[in-house]
Amino acid sequence: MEATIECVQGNIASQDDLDAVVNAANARLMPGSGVAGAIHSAAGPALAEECRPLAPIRTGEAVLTGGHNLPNRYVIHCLGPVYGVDEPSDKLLANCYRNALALADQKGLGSVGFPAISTGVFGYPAEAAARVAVGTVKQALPGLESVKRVRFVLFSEADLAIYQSLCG
Ligand code: AR6
Repeated sequence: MEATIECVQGNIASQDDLDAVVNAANARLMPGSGVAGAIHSAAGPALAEECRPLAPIRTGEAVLTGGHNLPNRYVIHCLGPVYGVDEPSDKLLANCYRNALALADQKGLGSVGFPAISTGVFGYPAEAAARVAVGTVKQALPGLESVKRVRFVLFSEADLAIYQSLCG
């Protein structure tokens, strides 16, 4: 089966038809603002409990937990680079997408949703981050066994337009 890439505008914590969603985490894997806030508040406090022994994680690393009260079976937590601080930022951001997909594939998952990692609090410019995200996913997908559907979930209409132009 051919793998597909979808782009939607929405909330990463409300994607009820995906096996896993990716969290734009902090190193301590604790609740934060933005994506991490939305995921932890939808999942409930048991997610932070499960995360505690897995922290801290390194920039570009991905770790997997259960989804708890989220509609998804799993959450894959990635620590993106802080733009202008963690270098080389493009390689570190690509590692997030590659490592998250590799974890999903090892678990035999079919579908994964990604937010625009690093483009909020961490300050990565939206278009440059989108090029890394879409390029890395397009490169990785053909080599995966089980992951057949990747969805980019963008908060703003402007971000959705960037991803649509790169995915089309
Ligand atoms: N669903 C989808 N996208 C969202 C959502 C949502 N519910 N909320 C925000 N975005 P950010 P980062 C967009 O800041 O830059 C946290 O506090 C947002 O508009 O969540 O990797 C953590 O604890 C932006 O485009 O992640 C870390 O400390 C993108 O998602 C730090 O912030 C990412 O924004 C991580 O910063």
